[in-house]
Amino acid sequence: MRRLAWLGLCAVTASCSWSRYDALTKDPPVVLLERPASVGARFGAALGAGDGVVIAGGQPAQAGMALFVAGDPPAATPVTSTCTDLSRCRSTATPTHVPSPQGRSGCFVAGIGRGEATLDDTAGLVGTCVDGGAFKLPVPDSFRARVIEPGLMPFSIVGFDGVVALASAGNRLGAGSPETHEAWLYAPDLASFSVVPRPAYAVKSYGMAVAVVDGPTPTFAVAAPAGGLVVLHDPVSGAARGCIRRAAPWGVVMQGFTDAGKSWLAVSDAAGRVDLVDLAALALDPASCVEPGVAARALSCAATEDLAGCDGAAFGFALAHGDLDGDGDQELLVGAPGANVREVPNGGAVFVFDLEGGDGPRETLFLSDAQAEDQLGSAITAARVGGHDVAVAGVPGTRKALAVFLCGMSPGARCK
Ligand SMILES: [Ca+2]
Repeated sequence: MRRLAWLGLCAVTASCSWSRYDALTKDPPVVLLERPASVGARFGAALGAGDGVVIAGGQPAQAGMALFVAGDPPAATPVTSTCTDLSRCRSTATPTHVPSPQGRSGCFVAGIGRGEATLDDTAGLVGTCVDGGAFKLPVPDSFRARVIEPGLMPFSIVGFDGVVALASAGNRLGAGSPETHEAWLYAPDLASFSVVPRPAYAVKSYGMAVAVVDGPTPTFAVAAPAGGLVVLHDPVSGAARGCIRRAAPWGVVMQGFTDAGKSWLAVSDAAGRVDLVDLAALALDPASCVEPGVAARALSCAATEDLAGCDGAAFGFALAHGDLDGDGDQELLVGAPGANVREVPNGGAVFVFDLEGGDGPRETLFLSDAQAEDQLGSAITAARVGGHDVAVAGVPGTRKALAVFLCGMSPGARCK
């Protein structure tokens, strides 16, 4: 059974599943990457991608981030690892692609601390490139003094993302910390940063999630989920243009991207509520927070013959975007690690949505042989392979492996 035939079958039957590939040993549509020895528990709980490289770590605030070269098939072993010395680096939940320091490519911020022994002893954001080169970025004094240097490295006081949130787009890198209630943007050369002014209405948990959006409505979004708030900053001046709100804890996870000439922001409460916001369509008030109104479209978990348990699915626990079918338009990927897969509890799934139209997901990704507590979709990213993106989903619960969906809607030799 090849992919196009499978798609045709999907159109006329109620269910689609990966089980049709179960017997395939050649060119399987899903590849599992085993946990490298350099990465600790819950491998796949932290994911990022860029420049054809995937970075994967485990539970935040421990040691170990591995960099894999994306490909078809993906390389089974990491090309390099970073943040491997716990005394000098703790991993972040949001490893983030950054513009190339010194003209290199495949570079990521992977953790916080003093960094590799070859670097100086000042604490900051710790980064690495696929060529193994290490670098470090400065951080605000308050964050360094309160979070990094005391050696506290609190596992996660707020509970979800650890102590620092990161996001990038184009040549902009943004960071936030709920521990110090602040957020900052780096200059394109990453050598300096500016803390953005926090509005008086956003206090507790401000900085827990951030998103950087390019396009016609460039935005640095900083969430304060305890208040259900997302503050939208001008990324050049840093000033707050306004704020959108929903019922708390909205803003636990965010993802920004551009598509079809628009700037989009996806916002989740990590527990079933996901909104896709057209940033140009918002009617903002500079002085207060407003409901996003018609600028937002709610996306929902949808049970299928294979997937159930939407109420406890943690729909929105992770968000990513990518062009999975190679048509030039982005799709939004929504993780639901608590979804039940064919009555297997918390096997986990990724729902793929088109940006325009249609209430339900266009595709669902899961493992046909899911095991209980796999929690696939706890973290997701998309990596460019050939003419399209492949979905990469963490399976941190039980498999100690990373699932690469080489056929997430994409045509090609493997997926016909
Ligand atoms: Ca597409």
